[in-house]
Amino acid sequence: MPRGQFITIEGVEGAGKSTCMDLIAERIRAAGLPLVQTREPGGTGLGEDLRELLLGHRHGGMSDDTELLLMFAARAEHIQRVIAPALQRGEWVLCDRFTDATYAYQGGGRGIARERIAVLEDWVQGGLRPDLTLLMDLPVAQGLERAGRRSAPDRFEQEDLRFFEQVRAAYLDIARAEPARVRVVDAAPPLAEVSAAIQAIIDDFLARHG
Ligand code: T5A
Repeated sequence: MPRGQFITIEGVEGAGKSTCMDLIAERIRAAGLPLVQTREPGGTGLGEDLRELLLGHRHGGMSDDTELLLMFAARAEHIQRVIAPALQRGEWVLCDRFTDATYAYQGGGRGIARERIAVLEDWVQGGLRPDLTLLMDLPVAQGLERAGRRSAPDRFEQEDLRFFEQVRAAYLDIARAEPARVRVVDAAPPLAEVSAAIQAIIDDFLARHG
């Protein structure tokens, strides 16, 4: 049984990741492929509890290192209990955010050195990396405005514009460094246009791996 494919979707707040997850999932299932749809932080019972701690306001003064370690604690659980078993069964996995978010938010946003994150990445993931990542990119102010219309700000959404500019820049650096894995989608246009761009990327990927 060949290993399934691992697809992640990334971007700043309000880029439209959650909205586009269903479209991608539909496309993959329509090709007759079994799919696990999940998210980070989260994806397991423990992971969802950690998500509450990370996104909620109970621990506003959480240290940057604690935030980083909790992200990877949730990820360890997620990989061992959900992602790796599904891939081994030959199923595809579609995940709303993964380790690129750690490089972007804890690295770019908080300023934690890349090398320190890489140590945890190797430890927790071994050789596991996404096969395809869609990076939904748009001006930060536009994304925050969309996210603000949808719900009250979580602990990350309270950060200032400069923080999110650094997050966006870190994401774009990853895309430049790994063009074969990371496909950048312009998320600024209306949804129909964004959906068409995503559909084209997924159809191309399915043609090569489905
Ligand atoms: N985090 C996560 C880290 O710091 N490190 C890590 O390692 C990980 C894994 C997770 C938070 O945790 C941080 C990053 C995050 O701050 P989250 O809920 O996964 O939180 O991420 P958010 O970015 O907060 O998710 P959002 O739900 O806010 O954004 P989405 O999913 O990108 O946007 P979506 O789809 O909900 O859309 C937002 C609104 O915009 C509209 C939608 O209808 C919706 O109302 N919309 C559009 N409107 C017009 N045109 C379009 N093209 C539109 N697309 C969407």
